[in-house]
Amino acid sequence: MITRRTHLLMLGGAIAAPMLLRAGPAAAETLHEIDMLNADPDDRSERMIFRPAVLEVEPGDTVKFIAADRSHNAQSIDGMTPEGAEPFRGRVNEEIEVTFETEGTYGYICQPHATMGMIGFILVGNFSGNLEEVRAAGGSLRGRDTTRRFEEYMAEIDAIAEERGLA
Ligand SMILES: [Cu+2]
Repeated sequence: MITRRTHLLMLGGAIAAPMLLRAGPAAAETLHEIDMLNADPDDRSERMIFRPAVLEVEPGDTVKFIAADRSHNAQSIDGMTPEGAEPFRGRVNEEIEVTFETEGTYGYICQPHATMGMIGFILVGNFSGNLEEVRAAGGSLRGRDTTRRFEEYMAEIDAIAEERGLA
């Protein structure tokens, strides 16, 4: 009887251990969603938009781009991917999932609406390492709404960096 009880306790321990492990690092494997939209639901005058356009994630997290509206994609902007990380490129209407392992700032755009302001940023971990590179690469962007939103989002990113003591 005693032997059998000990065995059951050990079995219980073996089951409990992985559950505890999962409870801790689970935060580092979150699935985030970004909607690809024809208009911002909060301000319909803001056309062709990613929401949220600036997203903070942890290394190991995955982001899924949702085709909430048609005719959009998400793809990396040249010069806006941290060194050692792979650029990504979804097809139009494709709901890609991208896992971000490398810390840094990732800029991406919707190719069909690249000049209409459809741009976004994913901030991974301590993201400030390539922030100045991303800022410089913004010079290649075209379109009034795109450059306007780029400046707006960069200001938002600078504020986040300052708040988190990364600036
Ligand atoms: Cu688009």
